[in-house]
Amino acid sequence: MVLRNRRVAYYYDEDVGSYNYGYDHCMKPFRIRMAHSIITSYGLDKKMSVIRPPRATVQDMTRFHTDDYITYLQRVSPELAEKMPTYNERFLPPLDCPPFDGVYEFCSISAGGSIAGARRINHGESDVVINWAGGLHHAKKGEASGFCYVNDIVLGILELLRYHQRVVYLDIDVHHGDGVEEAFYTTDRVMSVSFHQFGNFFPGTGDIKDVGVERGKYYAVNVPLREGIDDDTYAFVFQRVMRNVMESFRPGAVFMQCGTDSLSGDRLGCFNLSMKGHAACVEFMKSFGVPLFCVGGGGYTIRNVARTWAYETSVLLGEPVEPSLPYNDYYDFYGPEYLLDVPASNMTNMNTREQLEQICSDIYEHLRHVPH
Ligand code: V1P
Ligand code: CA
Ligand code: ZN
Repeated sequence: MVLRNRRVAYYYDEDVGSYNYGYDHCMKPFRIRMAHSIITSYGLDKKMSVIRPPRATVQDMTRFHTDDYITYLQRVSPELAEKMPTYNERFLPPLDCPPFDGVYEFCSISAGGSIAGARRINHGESDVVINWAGGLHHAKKGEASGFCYVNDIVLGILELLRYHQRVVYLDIDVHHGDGVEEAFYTTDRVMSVSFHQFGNFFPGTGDIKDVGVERGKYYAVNVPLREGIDDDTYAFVFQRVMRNVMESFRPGAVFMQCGTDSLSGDRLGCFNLSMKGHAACVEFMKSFGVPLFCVGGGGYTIRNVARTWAYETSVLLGEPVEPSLPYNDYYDFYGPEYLLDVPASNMTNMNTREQLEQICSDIYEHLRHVPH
């Protein structure tokens, strides 16, 4: 019997794939069910603790969000939103965050996994936790933003802070992790690090000069990148920055947002990472031996999202899997190759070695202010 991987906990609720932002919306919770189907087809579910998360309550969510906003989310429906358009405007940006059927339950599943997973790390029950339904990094205290309504990450990190003096938040989604950065911008207990596409790109924040304020000064790290970054170039900057962050800050836990819109061929993002290049970041963070919580996030070419999160589950388990995809519920999505792979393309990399070296040296300079 294999016991060593029981310390990996995987949070999954089989209802999550049924929530629908709308036919024309690019955020598809169904991709989480697709990833789960690949995971089970490889038998990886037998090698970890699979847990259905308890749903987050209003009380859980209002540890970060305002009462007004959560009360609104609980009540809103497509019909009510149509009757009260101005009420709606206060909390939900149009088009990006529609008041879809079951939006509150969807948030309670996503946030429930991130809170319960953090408690599992706090109690030393797992060294690695996975919640692919989490990672909704844009949600603000009193409003939704960029497909994100409840910030499961902030709630998870608040839980980790009950037991850990210092937590690293790391975000490899192609978008800036603005909601999380903002929540911890004034504290030296959370170092927030986001790698993102920058320059005429949503949400527009995440300049390298944004380093935090007050006690939090130098505890926010932003890595602004241009289109077309490839595996080697990304690894170059990622490993330098993260080695320095881990050595300077010495966190008790790492909370990692693994948005897959940084993959090549994403519908929204314009990076050129392969599945292996994306997963190399997860593997690198695992190598520090610090408790690691991995959540999902963006990812809009859903066959590639599912492949990558399934592969990253195998990486976190340390259980290699065959490159040919086993038969699974959504097998047709993966043709014509039926492979567990997302290749990079031949797109131009707009990031030069000089720019990236400059980014690394600016960040080294900021991190020199962090007491060891
Ligand atoms: O650009 C915007 C808004 C609309 N303008 C007023 C600004 N929104 C983006 C939001 C992207 C959210 C990414 C979320 C995540 O980081 C985490 C889950 O991945 C946007 C875009 C775009 N191309 O940037 N919204 C949409 N596209 C969109 C597309 C189809 C339907 C609805 C929204
Ligand atoms: Ca990011
Ligand atoms: Zn994103």
